[in-house]
Amino acid sequence: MSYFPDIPVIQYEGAKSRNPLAFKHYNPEELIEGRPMRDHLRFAAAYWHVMRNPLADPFGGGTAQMPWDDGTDSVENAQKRVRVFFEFLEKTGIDFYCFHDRDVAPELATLAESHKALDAVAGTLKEEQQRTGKKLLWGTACLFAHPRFNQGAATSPSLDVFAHGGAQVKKAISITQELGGGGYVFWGGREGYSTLWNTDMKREMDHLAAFLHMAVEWKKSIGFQGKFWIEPKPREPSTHQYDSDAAACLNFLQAYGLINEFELNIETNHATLAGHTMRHELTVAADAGKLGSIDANRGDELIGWDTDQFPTNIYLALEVMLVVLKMGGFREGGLNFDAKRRRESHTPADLFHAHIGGMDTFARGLKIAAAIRADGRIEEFVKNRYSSWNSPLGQKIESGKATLAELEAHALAHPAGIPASGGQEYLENLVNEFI
Ligand code: XLS
Ligand code: NI
Ligand code: NI
Repeated sequence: MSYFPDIPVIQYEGAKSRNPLAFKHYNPEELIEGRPMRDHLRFAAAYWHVMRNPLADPFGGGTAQMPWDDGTDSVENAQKRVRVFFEFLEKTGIDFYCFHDRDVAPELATLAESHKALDAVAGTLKEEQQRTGKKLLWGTACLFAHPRFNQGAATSPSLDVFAHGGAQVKKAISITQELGGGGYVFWGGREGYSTLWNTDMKREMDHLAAFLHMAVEWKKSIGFQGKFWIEPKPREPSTHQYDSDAAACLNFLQAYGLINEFELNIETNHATLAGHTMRHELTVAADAGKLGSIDANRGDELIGWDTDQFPTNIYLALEVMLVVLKMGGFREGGLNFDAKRRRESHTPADLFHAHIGGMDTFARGLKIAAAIRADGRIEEFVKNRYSSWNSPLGQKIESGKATLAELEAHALAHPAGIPASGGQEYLENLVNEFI
């Protein structure tokens, strides 16, 4: 039985193809820098967007056609969705997926019943993974949708809510382990505040750290081998979110003794909401040795919220892949399409167009990034730009052994001239040679 009877298994047909249901650039086995594309890109589909997003916006209800879904909270309906989803993964050739506990299984009247429903659906997920060879990239718990979480979970003023969040995380980590997930993501949906008039910020941050310490303890006690990833986002739905950007997260982890237990999951649209470029956020994470995984989407330059659009910008994709290649590729992480169709694109076929586009965009980004690296001119330019630091004094400064008196002696003997051109336009032109 097929839920997408009109959609074939998507094949690579090459750049000249005009078939909208084919890859023009994503050729999974093609070697780039000696490694198959699929292993570089490690694409994942987001269960919440593919299966559960009705495509509502602030002014109107959902439009998405989901003929397979009976709209009930039954476990059977949830299990049916799993089968639909895996057919989708098979047809798109996406190797991984990500989920929240409450996307895959219903939230029922009590926590115990919800746990039970999650176990039942996890059984179906496992069966489908075994049948298809698809893998779980990461799991997470939804600690932001239910009204009880309206003032956060780990930073809620209510102890009962905090405890409920902890119970969900405990269960979700265990399910992620059972399904062989490479990682577990903490996105603090409402871990922040709406107004400081009612907020004890210090206490809330302390609680968040205590929550994460308990999660680490649980992870260790069950022997979960996957990674823990924090996903920064500055706001929305909160006015201010504590995990506001990569630097803030790293500082928080450092301050609370958690730095060795966590890496980051960086999302494009969150980077731009934080007033940074995606490349900036990725570079901050990668330079700290903490770039675990990526939520590959994009925002809209004209709309100021997390529009979670599918990535179609080749320039952006090549910047992302340059950082990923430079760090030696993903280990447990990958490129998760945390993206949804526009409300106007409501047919099941649109799901395929959206993902095919995202995959082809990143395939091109990967090929271009590899070509830029092979060419080497940009790298060479950057290296030369810092060449004065290769001097004995430069080395002394970089190893932390120089003094201001030495700088003064140097400055007196070598009056500082104007540095060489930064060459921005020259370099931007070089990049465009490869596109
Ligand atoms: C929302 C986040 C969310 C996380 C998972 O903006 O991107 O989808 O990725 O909780
Ligand atoms: Ni997001
Ligand atoms: Ni995300």
